[in-house]
Amino acid sequence: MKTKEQFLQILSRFQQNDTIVSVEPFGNGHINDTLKVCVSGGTPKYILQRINHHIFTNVDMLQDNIRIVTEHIRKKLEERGETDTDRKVLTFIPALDGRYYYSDGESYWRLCLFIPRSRSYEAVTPELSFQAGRAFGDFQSMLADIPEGRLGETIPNFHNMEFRLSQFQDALKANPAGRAAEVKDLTGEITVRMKDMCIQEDLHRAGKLKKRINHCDTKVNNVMFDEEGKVLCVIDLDTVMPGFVLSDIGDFIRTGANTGAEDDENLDNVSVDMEIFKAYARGYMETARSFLTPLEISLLPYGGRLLTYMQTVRFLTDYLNGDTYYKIHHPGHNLQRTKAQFKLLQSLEAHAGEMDDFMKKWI
Ligand code: ADP
Ligand code: GN1
Ligand code: MG
Repeated sequence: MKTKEQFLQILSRFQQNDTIVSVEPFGNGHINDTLKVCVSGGTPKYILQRINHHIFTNVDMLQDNIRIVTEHIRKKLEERGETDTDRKVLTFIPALDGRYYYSDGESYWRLCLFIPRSRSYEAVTPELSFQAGRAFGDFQSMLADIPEGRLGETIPNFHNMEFRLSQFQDALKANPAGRAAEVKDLTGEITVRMKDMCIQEDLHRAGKLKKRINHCDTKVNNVMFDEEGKVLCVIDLDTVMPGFVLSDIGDFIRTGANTGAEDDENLDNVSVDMEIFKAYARGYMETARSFLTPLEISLLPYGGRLLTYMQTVRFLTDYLNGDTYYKIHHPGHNLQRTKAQFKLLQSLEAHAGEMDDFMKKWI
């Protein structure tokens, strides 16, 4: 952790002249470090983030994508006549050299405005879920006219299931932490589902599924709500990139429609909350229906299973690799996360028919 003086030094490299009174850790993401910056009177004014450049290796591409996306959304909001746009899209502050990040030689930093009178949630109600569904569908629809090739893949093959499985198999084979034997049962569960979970890549090769720009991290805590529970905006834009459409319903079901925690120690807590799923689907269909194909709509419940399976595979891969990717809070954390995600997957499988039935009215 840096000293206040060091943070002030970093902040002085951005185009701002505020009197900073405090810089404190904020949020609980697994990848970047987020800090809340307060100015005189203790008012939060900025969010300072240290970009994890080991994961986002092309920081220029990353910040370019984010600039394109936020400018595009701001334009759309203005065209719609929306007011209060600084709370409805993130505003990044350029560094002194005009770039949207500053490198101190060791780390990469970016600065954006703190959204006043906003909050995120770790757990949602059906109403918040409905609002989030609308917000993510709207986000995808606002970005639908960005020309192909304009945004880069900030993490290549990020939600490509075939790629994630090949990383898993490499980790199993290399077994660098000597943990492969211990996870034999989970490996078996992953293996039997492999073929079934690569439908999107197959359909894409067959020309039946196109790529779209997705958020790719549609966690509940990446939606900012106002004091009345209305959505302000979608944040955490590092992974906005072209990919397969199921990402943006799938990851919400995985995180929002779980009665337990992502890493719940007590697996009895973990199951799918059908009310949250239904509310999200209703909200999402309100804003995304106009661009989704019937095939995509029919696959939306599968998206929940797919993203939960993908996260099971990714946590287990990191466990096998000796915990090199996700921040962990205790030894065995990635294994605990894997087990909780797998339990959620089983619950989603048990409810697949019910979820498919619910979607029928839109197909
Ligand atoms: P991470 O990649 O670590 O998840 P996020 O960008 O999602 O980082 O930020 C973590 C948390 O910080 C969010 O869940 C949200 O509560 C809060 N946050 C992030 N950006 C802002 C902002 N501009 N204004 C207010 N709160 C924010
Ligand atoms: C990471 O930054 P955060 O915690 O929202 C990860 C997501 C995973 C998630 C699992 C760049 O997201 O893909 O779904 O952890 N982000 C990256 O909790 O790998
Ligand atoms: Mg986040």
